[in-house]
Amino acid sequence: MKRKHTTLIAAALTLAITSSCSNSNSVTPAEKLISQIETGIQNKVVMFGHQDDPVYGHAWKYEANRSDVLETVGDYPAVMGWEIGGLELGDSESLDGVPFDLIRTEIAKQHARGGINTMSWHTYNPKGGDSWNEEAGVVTSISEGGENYDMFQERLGIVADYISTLKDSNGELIPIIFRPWHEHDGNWFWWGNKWCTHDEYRQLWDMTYKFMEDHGLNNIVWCYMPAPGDQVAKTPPCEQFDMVGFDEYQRKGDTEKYKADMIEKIDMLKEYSKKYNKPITISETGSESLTTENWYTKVLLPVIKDEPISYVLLWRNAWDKPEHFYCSYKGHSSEDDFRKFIESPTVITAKEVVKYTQK
Ligand code: BMA
Repeated sequence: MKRKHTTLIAAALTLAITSSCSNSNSVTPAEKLISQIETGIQNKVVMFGHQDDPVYGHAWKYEANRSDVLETVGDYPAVMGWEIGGLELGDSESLDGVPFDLIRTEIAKQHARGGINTMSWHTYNPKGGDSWNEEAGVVTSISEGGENYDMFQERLGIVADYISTLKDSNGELIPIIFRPWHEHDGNWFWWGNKWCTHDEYRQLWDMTYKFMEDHGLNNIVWCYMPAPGDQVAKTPPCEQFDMVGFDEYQRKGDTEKYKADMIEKIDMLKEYSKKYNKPITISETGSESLTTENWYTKVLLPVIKDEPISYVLLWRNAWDKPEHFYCSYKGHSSEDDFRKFIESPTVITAKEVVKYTQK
């Protein structure tokens, strides 16, 4: 399915919101973005995304206007991912050391260049430690009546306040694809499968969703990560999520397993997409250190190119951990292959987003 140079955006943004469970008549920033993704992107192209792209990269940090992607392919990613873990504690920097003021500035810059922003939240454990400090009972402790309820309401308040400051130059709220409580099908976070019941998970989502709604935030596009089997019971009500996504990484050189898992998860998402009428994303992926030759064009591209995926986001290039990178950078042996991937008719970067999302 070649999409890039075919008919450009027949259906521009319409006032009708296509989500099957929306009953609102006015268009919010979130609804506008969902509509743009549904009518302009999905089934036409896949937006390329990268975590923390313009704030640091392989072996550099906080150098204005730098980006490993820009330096390799000549444009910024269509989607930029931001991590807000630590915000809820009142910290000034994310757990990956990025100042929240800088993230706010970069979100506005990305929006101004026509790109899209998404946020992950590796939420600190309210009982102590970080999000990987997994243990039972934390989810119930922050729900109504729990001993950490008040504390967590305050933490949600800090996050809500921050999201309410994400504005463009006209003072309008910038839409954010928010994907809290991610990877819940595993057990490595305190909200993971082993640590709360399906009902408790749904209540956690419900509380978070309603909190942001009650704070009048109409710029959040909620991205839920479905899981197969009995975990289907965790799915929030249709009106509480707008997109479905999954995270999947290649472990070591195991390309065959990665491809098989990707295909299986994409198929699962397509089922969800059909049932709930929600666009699809691969919200995190990559192969750490890029040790497989031509990984982009031989492994990732074949899996995504004929699928209705709105964006695929590669995880971060840590500035302080030389082996912790997922995206090519100038001088890395995968550079040419990455360029070919980006130049493929399927994949778009920041400059091209507007062409697909507006008339
Ligand atoms: C993980 C790693 C960590 C990072 C965390 C949150 O996958 O990249 O180094 O702190 O994500 O961004």
